[in-house]
Amino acid sequence: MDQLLAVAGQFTPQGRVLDLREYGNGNVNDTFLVTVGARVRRAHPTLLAADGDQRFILQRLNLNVFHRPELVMGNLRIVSDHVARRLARVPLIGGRRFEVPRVLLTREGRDHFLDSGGSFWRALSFIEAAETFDTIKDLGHAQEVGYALGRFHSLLSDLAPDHLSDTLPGFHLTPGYLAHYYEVLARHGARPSPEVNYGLQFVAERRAWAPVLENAAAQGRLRQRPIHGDPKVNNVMLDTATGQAVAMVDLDTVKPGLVHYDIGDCLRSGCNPLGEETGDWEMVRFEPELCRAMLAGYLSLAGDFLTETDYAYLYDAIRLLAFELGLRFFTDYLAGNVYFKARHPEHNLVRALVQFKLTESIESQATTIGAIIRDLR
Ligand code: GN1
Ligand code: MG
Repeated sequence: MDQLLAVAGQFTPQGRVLDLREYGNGNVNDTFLVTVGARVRRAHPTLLAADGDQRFILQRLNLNVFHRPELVMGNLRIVSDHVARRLARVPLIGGRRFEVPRVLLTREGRDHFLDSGGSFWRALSFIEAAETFDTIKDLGHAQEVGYALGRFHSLLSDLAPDHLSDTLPGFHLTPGYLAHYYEVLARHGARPSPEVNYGLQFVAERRAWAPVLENAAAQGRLRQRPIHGDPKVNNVMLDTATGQAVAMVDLDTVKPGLVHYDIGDCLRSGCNPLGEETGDWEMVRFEPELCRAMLAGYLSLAGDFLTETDYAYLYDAIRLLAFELGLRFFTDYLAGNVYFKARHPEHNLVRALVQFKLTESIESQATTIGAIIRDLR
C-alpha cells in the first residue's frame, strides 16, 4: 500500500493522497481510484470534485499485453485532445456533456511513471457524477450505450487513422486468433470434457467463416478508421442524475481498425442480459430488442458516415465479435490463463462458453437481426 501511495504521489505535485482503492474490474490492467486533498487543484484544474477533494484514476499498464506503452499514451493523448478540441469548437446540442479521460502528468511533466520494479503507471482524469454498469438495465440504457459509441466515432471521424499507432498488432484480427488457437492446441493439447469438446467443435465449425471481416478489408470493401477497441457496456459512463451517456472510457485499445470491431463488441456486450461474467452460460441469450435500441442510438450519429457496404457487414460483425472473444478466452484457458486475469482455473473456459452460447443465439436469430438493421437504415 505504501508503494501505491508513493506512486499516486508522483501524479499529485501539491496535494495529499487521502484515499486509494481498487476500482472497476478490468481483465488486463490494474486500476485504482485516488482521492487527493484540495490543494492539488491548481496543478490539475480538470480535477474538480463537488466536495472540494479531487479524484483521479491511477493505472498500472499490463506490459505483457501492451509491449509499447509509450505508443498507448501517444494514442490516448491524440484522441483525448482531438475530442476536447472538437467539443470546444462545436458544443453538443441540448446541453449534453460528453468527454473522454484526459492524461494527467507527473511532477516532472511526464505522461507516465516507471517504478523501480519496472511497472508502468499513468493517471487519468476521473469523470465525476457518472457511473457504469456491467450489464444493460433497460432499453434506455441500451440506446445511450449505442449513442456513446456513435458519438465517439463521429468525434473521431475527421482524425486520419494513420495519426494513431498500432499499439496492439493483431488486435481483433480473427484469423490471427484462430492461428494462435491451433498453435496452442498443438502445443498444450486439451484435456477432454463435455465443455472442452463443445468448444473444440464450435470453433472448428466456424473456422472457414472467421476471416469474413479481414477478407472484406483486404478487398477494399471496408476501410480503416480510428476505433475504441473495447467499447463494452462498462466502458460507457452515464450521468448519475439523467442517465445520459457522458463519457467513453478505457482508451488503451484506441488504434486504427474497422468500426465493425467496435459495433460488434458493443453489441455482444450489451445484448447479453446475463453479462459476460455469468456462470450460467447455458442460459445466455442475445436479446434482439436491446440490439434494436443500441443500434438506434449508434446509427442516430453514425448513419452519417457509414457506407452501404459498412451496413452489409453489420450482422457478420455482431456474430464475429462474440465468436472472437469466445475464441480468445478459450485459447487462454487452453494455454493456462496467460493473458486474461482469471479468478479460478476454469474462469476463462466459462467466459468462453458464455460467448459461444451468445454466438449461437445470434446465429439462430439472424433473420430478426437482419430485419432490425434494415429497419434502422
Ligand atoms: C479486456 O481489460 P478489459 O476488461 O478492459 C480485453 C478486451 C475484451 C475484454 C472482455 C486489451 O478488456 O479485448 O473484450 O477484456 N482487452 C484487451 O471483457 O485484450
Ligand atoms: Mg479495455
